[in-house]
Amino acid sequence: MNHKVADLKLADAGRLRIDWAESRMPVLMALREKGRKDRPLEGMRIAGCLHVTKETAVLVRTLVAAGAEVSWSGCNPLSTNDEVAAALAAEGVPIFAWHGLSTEEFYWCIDRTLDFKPNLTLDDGADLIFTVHSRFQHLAKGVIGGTEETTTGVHRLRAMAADGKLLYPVFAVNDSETKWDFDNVYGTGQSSLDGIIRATSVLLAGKVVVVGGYGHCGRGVAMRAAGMGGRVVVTEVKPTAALKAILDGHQVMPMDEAAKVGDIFITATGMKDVVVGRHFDVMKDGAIISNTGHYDCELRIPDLEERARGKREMRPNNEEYTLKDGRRIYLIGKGRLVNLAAAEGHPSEVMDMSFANQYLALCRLARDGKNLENKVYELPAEQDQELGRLKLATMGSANEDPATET
Ligand code: RBV
Repeated sequence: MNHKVADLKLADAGRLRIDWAESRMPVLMALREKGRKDRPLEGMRIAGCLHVTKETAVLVRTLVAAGAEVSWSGCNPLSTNDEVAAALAAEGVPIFAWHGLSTEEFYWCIDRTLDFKPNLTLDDGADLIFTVHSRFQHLAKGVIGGTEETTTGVHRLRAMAADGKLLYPVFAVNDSETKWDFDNVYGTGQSSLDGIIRATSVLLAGKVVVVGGYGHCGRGVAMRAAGMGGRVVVTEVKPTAALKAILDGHQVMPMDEAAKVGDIFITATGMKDVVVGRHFDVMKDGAIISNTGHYDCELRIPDLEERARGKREMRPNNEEYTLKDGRRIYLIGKGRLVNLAAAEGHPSEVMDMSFANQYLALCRLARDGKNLENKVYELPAEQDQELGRLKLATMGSANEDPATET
């Protein structure tokens, strides 16, 4: 068996979703057409561990067109789109992913993607690379290099590199300007609210929206929530980030205060225990809580469970907890990243640039990864400008004014 998905009969529906995403991802599609001729990934065996979405499928098809063999797993138990997974399996991609798998199954899926002894790895959150470094160290010798999609993963890898524990070079795709200044801001901003709205259908206008953390993701969420008429409160421990939030027009206060006034909470810190028991104790009846950070540790859900006298699923991805004093708190997407658990992740247009960076990083590793050290590398700044130019051109707004050229 070279795949395990929820239901192969969903493949036709998945294909439609992927075709739709392709129509919104012109930069990656242009790279695919070039790659089909030049075959820069010939001989590469790429193990990927990244949300199985329609956009990821466009990336997978692009890697295959460029000559790579791939093997895939999801990087979060609730982010796999079963229709897309079925479509990829039907296209012959070894894929091990289904929505709602257990932690044990999650690692089983990652392990399967290592069966073909990859020579490149692609991560979102670093779980695959950690698996190689812990339980499959013997495979590391054969790996030319890896890529990492997200902030949390890059933090984990930089810590590993600092300890001298990294066994092959990794490109921090996240740190490219055409990734984190777009995906993290506009992608997270729109898709997180999309998840909350799909799960609740609430009116944002007039609501107090508490955004935990004012990094790129928090900034995007705050900006879009304000745009929908929400009254944004930011919680932030880093002084300069708190200052930015204030200058962007938001209120800033500690979570201990924000907990009392918030209607909707969205954490985006990358830290654990941002909303905990003492916050649940003072929240308003009807408060909606969610997280958009990579891991589900930002809301301490066991504290909520402990305080609840009852729980029911109101609608998909929306669980009502009734506390002992009668107040109700609504948990969205089990505290897992709300944009992927309760919606479809970032819109295709923004993933177009993120995944163009992924593709180019893998091509770079295939070409000269052997000459790199076991460090975390950034992609060259020229690549950002080139991708920016390409993206502008596909949007019909090529920056052609000679006065703006240097
Ligand atoms: N992300 N992928 C999607 N639609 O495929 N949406 C979000 C998608 C990625 C995003 O790049 C972010 O860095 C990461 O998910 C967090 O796990």
